[in-house]
Amino acid sequence: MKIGIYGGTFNPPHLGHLAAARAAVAELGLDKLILIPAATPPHKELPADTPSQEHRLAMVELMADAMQLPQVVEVSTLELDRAGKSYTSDTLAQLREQYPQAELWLLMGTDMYLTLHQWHDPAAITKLAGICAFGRAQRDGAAMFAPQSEYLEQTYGAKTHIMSIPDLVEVSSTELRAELAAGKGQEYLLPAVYGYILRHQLYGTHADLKHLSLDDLRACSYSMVKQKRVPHIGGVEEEAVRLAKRWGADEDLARRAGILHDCTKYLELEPQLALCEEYGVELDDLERVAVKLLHSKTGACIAKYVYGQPQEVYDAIFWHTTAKEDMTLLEKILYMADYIEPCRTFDGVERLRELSYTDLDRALLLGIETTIEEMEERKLPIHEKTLKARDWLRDHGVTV
Ligand code: DGI
Ligand code: FE
Ligand code: FE
Repeated sequence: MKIGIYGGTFNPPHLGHLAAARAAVAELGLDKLILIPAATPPHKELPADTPSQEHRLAMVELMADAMQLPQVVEVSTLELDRAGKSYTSDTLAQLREQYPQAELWLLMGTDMYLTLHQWHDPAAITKLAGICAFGRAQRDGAAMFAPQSEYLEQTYGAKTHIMSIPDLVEVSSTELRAELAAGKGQEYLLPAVYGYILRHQLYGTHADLKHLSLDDLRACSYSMVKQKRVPHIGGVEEEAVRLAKRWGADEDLARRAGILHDCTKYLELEPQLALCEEYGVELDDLERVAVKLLHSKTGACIAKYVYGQPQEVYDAIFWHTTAKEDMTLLEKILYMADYIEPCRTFDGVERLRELSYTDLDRALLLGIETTIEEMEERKLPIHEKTLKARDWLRDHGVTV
């Protein structure tokens, strides 16, 4: 088994880190890549605006999730958990114990590579792991590495590998932090990481969450979910706007509802219940146990009370999972957009797509009936609002 080890302060994790991590997996053929956010690194004090360990860890986890290689990429708190200063030699020794048979590769950028002989116990480091160095900038060509590679090989018998990063992104963390404080720099970050920074006002950002631009609102939403859900959320936004155009609803509100509709999708039951309590959402017996039904309610609350969205957006998100009787146009639009957005592929989606643009109420009824059938097949209890939504449409002459 080949394991890559990529440590750093990740302050913050940016596209340069992401490119290096991706390149290492591909070029070394890693079976596992362990990202290790550092506690206080021995070689430098952290700058004053450094977020807490919890925040840096959360951002690294967002980056790991964005790599979409759940079997390969993991984040380790090994250095954060260790009290005091962390030495790479200790970290490697610990990993060697954990993986006695594995081939370990330590990843590092140019600066680190060129000073490796000055680190604590370079002999131990190079004995425990191969060293994979990558240029942080285009100018860091092979010639820069060669003398150091030769030195490390001759002095310690080190195994080294120089990696070129195809989609190289030149980013300096120091400059990036300065840009963030000046309200710039998001082009060097994953949207989810940028959203996380905004939500927690890290690095001197001071976004007013109740008046975010659409880009920033999207980033915040994406920072709250698993990255595999992002295409779906983007699809719902797009589809909701298209439906709003078709049926004369407010496009901007449809877009906002789409962006935020699943923002609490991955909260566990307990935090879901806590949010409902906090915002005074009353729950029935089914909702108290069926966690899947809660994200629409808590998502609505976050949209309104955290991101300052209007009541119409709250209502659309609130009813997007169960639907209800006598829905507003925006509620119907979000419900159907969620059902038919471009990523959806289930049998019958084409019929629903067609109906959504020709007869919205019939589409709605067909969608609700499809959900009821699926719930019955999966032997799940059907929410009473879903049944009421169906009956209301039928009572008003809608047929499928
Ligand atoms: O959040 P999405 O996956 O995009 O879609 P959604 O908000 O419609 O949520 C779908 C989930 O909600 C799915 O796992 C089934 C569940 N669900 C929807 N209606 C009912 C329901 N679960 C129960 N128990 N009863 C319902 O009536
Ligand atoms: Fe949902
Ligand atoms: Fe959804």
